[in-house]
Amino acid sequence: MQPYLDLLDRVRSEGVRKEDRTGTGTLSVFGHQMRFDLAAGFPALTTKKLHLRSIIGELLWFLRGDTNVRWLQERGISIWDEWADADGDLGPVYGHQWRSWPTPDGRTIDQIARVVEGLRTNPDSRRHIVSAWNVAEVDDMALPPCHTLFQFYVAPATDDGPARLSCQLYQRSADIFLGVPFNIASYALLTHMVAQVTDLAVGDFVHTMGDAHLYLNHLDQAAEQLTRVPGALPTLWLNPDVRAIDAFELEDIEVRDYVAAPSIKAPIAV
Ligand code: THF
Repeated sequence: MQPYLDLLDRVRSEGVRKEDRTGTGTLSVFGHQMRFDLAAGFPALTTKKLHLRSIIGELLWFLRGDTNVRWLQERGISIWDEWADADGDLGPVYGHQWRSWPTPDGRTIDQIARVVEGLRTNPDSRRHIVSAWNVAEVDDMALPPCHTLFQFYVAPATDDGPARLSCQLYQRSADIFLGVPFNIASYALLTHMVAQVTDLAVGDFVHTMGDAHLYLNHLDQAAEQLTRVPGALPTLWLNPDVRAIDAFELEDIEVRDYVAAPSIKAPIAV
């Protein structure tokens, strides 16, 4: 997880003081990229314990096309509560755009199904893209998507190994201390799940960020984390019987041998 610690370090030393929508204040850089080789282990942060159940549950909730926090709450996951209205609704956020992007002529597009099908039938395509940034609907969302667009890429099989699936995310706004460790693990998991249902091995997760910021009320926590030495990465187990992206349940996903330093509490900026 050295790329993550390097990012923390960079923003602490090079970040500029910048005000933000939440009124908290940040240290911020514009433009940063990290790369994780998914075959080298599952990129869950080891210098602070992550609540992996929240991360796995959130991803399954996106894939359900769900945009109401009730399903999360029923599973003890509260990370979206701050933004929901009295009925638990968030507006047309990730799940809606991923699974039922509305077209001008009244149809909907299931971007996830299309991308899985495209990877199976035309792996060399340069159009394996899912966008959550629906310009026409951004104003109706409780929060415009932070992880705005991702692309898959298949590196063909060689004499040295099988075809590998990589994923690159463009994240317009990255809360380095609280959100980014969740986002890395979430997209790494998604890449593994898509690879399993398309019969591909895993390649890299490339994480590209726009405004990468450390909130001013996370500085002590970031400093504490940088005193810690990263440990061995855990591994991911997916139930091999699951062959469709919609068929994964919580029990089909396990992060094994996750040994991490104690969690570090930090307030979320709303
Ligand atoms: N808003 C802000 N300010 N930062 C974000 O990272 C963020 N998100 C999502 C939407 N808005 C955001 C929400 N994701 C936690 C982690 C991720 C979240 C929201 C909250 C959080 O509080 N994590 C704690 C406890 C986790 C738990 O109890 O499960 C932690 O210590 O990690 C980025 O997509």
